[in-house]
Amino acid sequence: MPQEINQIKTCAKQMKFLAVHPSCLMYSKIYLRLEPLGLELVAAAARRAGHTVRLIDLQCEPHQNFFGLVKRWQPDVIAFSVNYLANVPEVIDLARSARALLPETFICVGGHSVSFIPEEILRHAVGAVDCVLTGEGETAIIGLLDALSGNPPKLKNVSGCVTLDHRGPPPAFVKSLDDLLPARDLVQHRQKYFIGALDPAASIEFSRGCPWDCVFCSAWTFYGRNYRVKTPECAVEELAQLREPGIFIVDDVAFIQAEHGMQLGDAIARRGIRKRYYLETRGDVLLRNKKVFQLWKRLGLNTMFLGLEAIDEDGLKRYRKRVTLSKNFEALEFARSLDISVAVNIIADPAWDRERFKVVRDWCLEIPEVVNISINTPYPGTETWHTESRRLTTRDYRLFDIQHAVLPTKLPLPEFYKELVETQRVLARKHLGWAALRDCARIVVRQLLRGQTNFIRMLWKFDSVYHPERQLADHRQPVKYEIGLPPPSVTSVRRGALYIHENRGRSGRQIDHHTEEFVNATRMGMGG
Ligand code: B12
Ligand code: SF4
Repeated sequence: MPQEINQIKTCAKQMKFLAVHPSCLMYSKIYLRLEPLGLELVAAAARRAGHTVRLIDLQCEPHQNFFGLVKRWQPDVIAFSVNYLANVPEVIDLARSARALLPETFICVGGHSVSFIPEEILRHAVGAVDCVLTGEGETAIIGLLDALSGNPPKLKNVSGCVTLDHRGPPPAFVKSLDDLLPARDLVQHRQKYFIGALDPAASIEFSRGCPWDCVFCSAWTFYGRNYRVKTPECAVEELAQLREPGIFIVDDVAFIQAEHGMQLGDAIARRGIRKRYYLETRGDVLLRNKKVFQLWKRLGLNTMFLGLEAIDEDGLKRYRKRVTLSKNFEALEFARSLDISVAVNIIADPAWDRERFKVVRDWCLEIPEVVNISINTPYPGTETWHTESRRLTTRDYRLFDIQHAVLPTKLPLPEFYKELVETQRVLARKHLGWAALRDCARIVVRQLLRGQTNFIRMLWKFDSVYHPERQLADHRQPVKYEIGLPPPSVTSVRRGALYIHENRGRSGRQIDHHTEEFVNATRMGMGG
């Protein structure tokens, strides 16, 4: 970006900082809309550093509100959050329009997905994005705002900062998760956040990172296989401040360690906090820590998301989920015995044929759980990105949302989508529409009395979002920004090269010895 832009911005010590979250993806148009927790944390860090901060969430507001705010308020810094690749084109266009309106405003982008492709983002933006901040945002943003207040600004020393002509020092971790408190007060439409029947719902983080290493996932590469936890005291203090009755726990794998889960639960019980919770975990963790989940059921655990990924042993091996099928089914049985609603995820491979879809459809209809089907999609930052030998059939970022096929399909593409959407429709019918309304009538009435309509609207939205023709049409849209080609396919990957945060080895994982052994026994990685 032109040097003089930085110079002008340096005059203001206390800056006007605008944090922006992009619009909903296809998935969140129906099943959920969640508060932008990561961006709230970044905003909180900027505010603590003495800046005036505003946050706009385009999941809940139209683009024109963003432009109105930019024109009226004239922020010194605009920071976009991009956790999802599919949001890249939208954010690049917003940045370019904002640059045209306010040429002197510093514009940066941060978040999970862009951390793996910072140079690519800068190139697409042709000068409209001044830097990409990779890794955790709390420390990086303070470094950046500090640098912008200096004269001349020294972006080169900012951890995690990437511009077109340099890469700063590697991104740094926050000292302790206990120091973090999201700026939840900055979001304008809290009543719009929900997940399924938890309406309204707030989000909370009890831990960060994942010690496993599944090939299709970038949660572990982003955090360098480190794993940190919040102390139960701090976590409960934060929870007690939340007004929403529903709570989405954002942890990659909830309650990996029994002791942490028990202590948290006991502290919540002592405080007399009563909420309904949604969390994600693994089948083997659920079976290992049964007591924890029993306690959380008593505390209000309502729904659990289990990433089964495959219903055959071969598939599990392919995704390096070293949970056996029988363990996964045992986990489902256990969850049923607790009377917790379970949603499971199955990964559909583009190589699936009609028969395969049918097998999955039949299996899903036999079980009472909600089944979510996502499409096997290689993402930058994952091992699959480097090992997948099939060539991408599209490089449109918008299609990298796990609901579109970006690899060659065995069936003709229209047929593939027909089968996929039919499978999803069959599954959705079990849990949406009149049947769901009948089952949840009491909840819905209570929500309507409070003016909450997200859940009830969700029940009839399926057909307006999922449609084979519409998915096909998405492939025909003109493509403005193309994702960079993956490197030539290899059979094994140097894992160090994938990490955004440095891998600190065993000392970077706040887990006890037995849990570390359990993790090692259930992963198939090669050290690290
Ligand atoms: C919770 C979660 C969800 C939740 C909802 C998330 C939400 N709020 O919308 C659920 C379960 C519903 C979900 C769904 C999906 N998810 Co998800 N999800 C996550 C998960 C596990 C944690 C995200 C989170 O909230 N973390 C906690 C907060 C505090 O961290 P954070 O948001 O990352 O923010 C930090 C940094 O990223 C950074 N940062 C963020 N914004 C900014 C901005 C600036 C300016 C700066 C400087 C820094 C910065 O600083 C923050 C603080 O340290 C991540 C994996 C992971 N560990 O990141 C996957 C992940 C982000 N999801 C992923 C995917 C693919 C999906 C789906 C598309 C999958 C599907 N089944 O269809 C859907 C789409 C959801 C949607 N929004 O429409 C992928 C993203 C892949 C990609 N490259 O695009 C991830 C990485 C998991 C994976 N498989 O690898 N997801
Ligand atoms: S268990 Fe696997 S899929 Fe789940 S967050 Fe960890 S690495 Fe990703």
